[in-house]
Amino acid sequence: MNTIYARICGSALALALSTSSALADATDYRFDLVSTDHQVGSGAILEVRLTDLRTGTPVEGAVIYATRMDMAPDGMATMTSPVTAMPSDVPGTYRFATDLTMAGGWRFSVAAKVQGEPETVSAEIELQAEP
Ligand SMILES: [Cu+2]
Repeated sequence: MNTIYARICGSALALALSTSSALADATDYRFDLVSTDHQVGSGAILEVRLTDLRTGTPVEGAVIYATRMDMAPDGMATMTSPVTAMPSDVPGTYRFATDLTMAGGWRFSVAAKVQGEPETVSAEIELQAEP
């Protein structure tokens, strides 16, 4: 099981609260971290699942266009690491490779375009790099 550190970006929630529309919006989607083993080192794999909360189904074919890894959870927001999208065999699951160059708390910022959803879906996911 994924215990953890995943949380949804507060700004996305605030944006949704400011709208009164009953239409689908970005809060109908959630990113969850599904990879659990994050060791310090190069080539670490992050795996996230994108779910449509209205149906509980995985969202395929989202275009991930912004990703950032930094150590903001440990007070090092300027310490970043490149993120590379990787192929995934599992529908609704998106994989990325990054270099966890230091043990401690990392933040993975991700934004996506979902088919039929005008709003950007974004999340900030925290994880621990184990020594
Ligand atoms: Cu650091």
